[in-house]
This record gives sequence, structure tokens and C-alpha cells, in this order.
Amino acid sequence: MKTVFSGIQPSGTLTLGNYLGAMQHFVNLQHDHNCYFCIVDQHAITVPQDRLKLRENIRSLAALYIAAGIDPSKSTLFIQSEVPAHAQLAWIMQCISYIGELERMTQFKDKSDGKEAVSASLLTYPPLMAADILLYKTDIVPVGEDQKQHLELTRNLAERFNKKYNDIFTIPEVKIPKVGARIMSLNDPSKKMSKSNPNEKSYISMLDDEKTIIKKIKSAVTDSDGSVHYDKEAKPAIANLLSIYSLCSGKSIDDIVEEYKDKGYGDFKNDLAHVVVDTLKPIQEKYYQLIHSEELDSILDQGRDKANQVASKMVEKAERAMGLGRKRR
Ligand code: ATP
Ligand code: LTN
Repeated sequence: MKTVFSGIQPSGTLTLGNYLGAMQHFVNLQHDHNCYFCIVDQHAITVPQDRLKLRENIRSLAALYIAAGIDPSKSTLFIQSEVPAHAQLAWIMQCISYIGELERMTQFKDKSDGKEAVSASLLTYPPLMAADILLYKTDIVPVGEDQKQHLELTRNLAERFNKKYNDIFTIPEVKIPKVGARIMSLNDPSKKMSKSNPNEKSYISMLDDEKTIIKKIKSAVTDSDGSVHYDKEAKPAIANLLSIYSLCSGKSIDDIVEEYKDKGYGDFKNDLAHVVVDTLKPIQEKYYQLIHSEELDSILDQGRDKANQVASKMVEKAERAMGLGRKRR
């Protein structure tokens, strides 16, 4: 059975983009793969976080994973900082990374652009991500489009290590969904929908209530001509809303376009809001049952123990390959 690993940052409440681009696919993969899903809190602190808010976001993300359908009897769900091997292997990965290749990462450029004080960890974020993946002999990494470059770097680092020291790491493959890999912001279709965007109108949170979802979709920007059809270049805003409609309803984009050919944006947006509400409602109900439960803690305890067992062995192998510490008998 192939191994799958992916992570999501607890940097705010997940958006519909995170769900459609990542989490929904995790749920489908767990039936025939050995899956690890991680709450990457050490990645989240590469930018300043409020202590109490971070705690809350970590727990909330754990509950959302389960509420969205991650089954702890099939998948290992755990918190990155509870498995020390991640930071340990990240150091090793930093030692074999070049500053030049890290500076070329688009996410680094975007997040450091125009800032006066840029943390060193924003630059060394990708070696930590490589460590996450390589610790578990991962074959497949399901992510949204924005992570493609980090995956390419992970593969390069793994190959570099294997060649230079010992052939211990599995070279992972990236898996990007055909539709929904990049859900765009509701008020600017040239930017990706992101949970850390300060403008709440730019995203739908997975925990938004019905009224808020309707309001946000009604105020989403549209394109100038009034017809509902799919054209990513000329009509990026409507193309984005059509992708969301299709992914939430299971209908093809062609069928949706046909359904709205004699209708305007008003009807389309109204129905879209209800399709989104119907997608998120069952997840929200499960979420509120779980969020304060002991069950959630016991799932995370078990996940931590399982992940620790696997990851500590791999760190030991990497350290041995590099000659760290004393010779082991
Ligand atoms: P942040 O805004 O805090 O940087 P984010 O919202 O971009 O975070 P991440 O935690 O970095 O979310 O990403 C979790 C997963 O969701 C990744 O696989 C990422 O590729 C995917 N993802 C994030 N945003 C989108 C989006 N707009 N469309 C599709 N997939 C997305
Ligand atoms: N960098 C990713 C989150 C992330 C991740 C990972 C994804 C951290 N470690 C390992 C896949 C595999 C992001 O910003 N979306």
C-alpha cells in the first residue's frame, strides 16, 4: 500500500479553498493508502501568531479534519510539534539546502515582499516541509497548486541526500487535483483564497454560518457581461464560482452552464450559496460535537505515538548516514 502525507497550517479557520483543494481529497485517499495527516503548527509560527489563538486554531483544525471525514482508524492524524523528529530532520535538510534555491521559492518572495523584518524561518520553511514528508517514506503528497514548487524542492533535497550519504529517502510524488487546485479569492480572482487574508469577504470559512455564506457569495465580484459561462482568462471571477459550484454539487461545469444559460448572476449566486451551505453543514455539525470532546484528544494522542514511532527511526537513519553522534553498536 502506498503512503500519503499532507499537512495544513493552523493559521486560521480553514477556507473552502483548503477544503476543495486539499482536505476533500485526503478523505478519498485514506481508503486505499497508508495516510498521515499533520497539523503543521511549526510552519504556522514562521509568521507571528497569538499564543491563545494558535492553540485554538490547532484544536479547531484537528476537529475539522475528523469532521470532514478523516477516519482515525484508517489515517494517522497528529500535531507536528508533538513529534520532535520533524524539527530534527528539518535541521539536516537545512544543512543540505542552498540559500539561492530557497530564495527562489514564490511563497518566500510573496510572504517577505515589502516587509522590514523577515524571519529566517520564512526562508527555511521548505526544508521543514521536506522533513515532514521524508520522515514517513511518503510516496504521494496531495496538495493545492501553490505547493508544487515546494514539492519539487523536496524531491531535489531527497535525491541530493541519497546520492551524497546513503539511499534512505523515498522520492515523493505530488498529486494536484484537476479542478479546484486553486480556488480564488471572492473579491479578487487574481489571488488565491487564503485563510490568512485579513479581508474576511475574500474567503468562505468552513465554519461560516448560512447567513454569512449567502452574504459573502452575493457580494463576490463578477465579470462585466452578465452571462454564466466558463472562461478562465476573460471571466476569471465567474470561472472561479463555477468551479466551486461544480466541486460542491458534483455536477459538471458544462451542465451548470447549460442550467443557467437563460438566467443572470443573481439566480446563479443564490443557488451557489445554497450548494455551499449544503456541503459545509454536515461538517459543521460534526465539528461542534467534537471540538470540546475527550475523543479528539485521544485521537491526537494515538496519532502522536504512531507518528513518533515511525519518524524517530528515520531521523536516526539520517543521522547515522551523516555521521552524527557516536557510532551505534
Ligand atoms: P496561509 O494563508 O496561512 O498561508 P493557506 O490558506 O494557503 O494558508 P495552507 O495551510 O498553506 O493554507 O494549505 C493547506 C492546503 O490547502 C495545501 O495543500 C494548499 O495547497 C491547499 N490550498 C490552500 N489554499 C488553496 C486554494 N485557494 N485553493 C486550493 N487549494 C488550496
Ligand atoms: N507548506 C504547506 C503546508 C505543509 C505541507 C507539508 C503540505 C507543511 N508541510 C507537508 C504537504 C506536505 C502549505 O503551506 N500549504
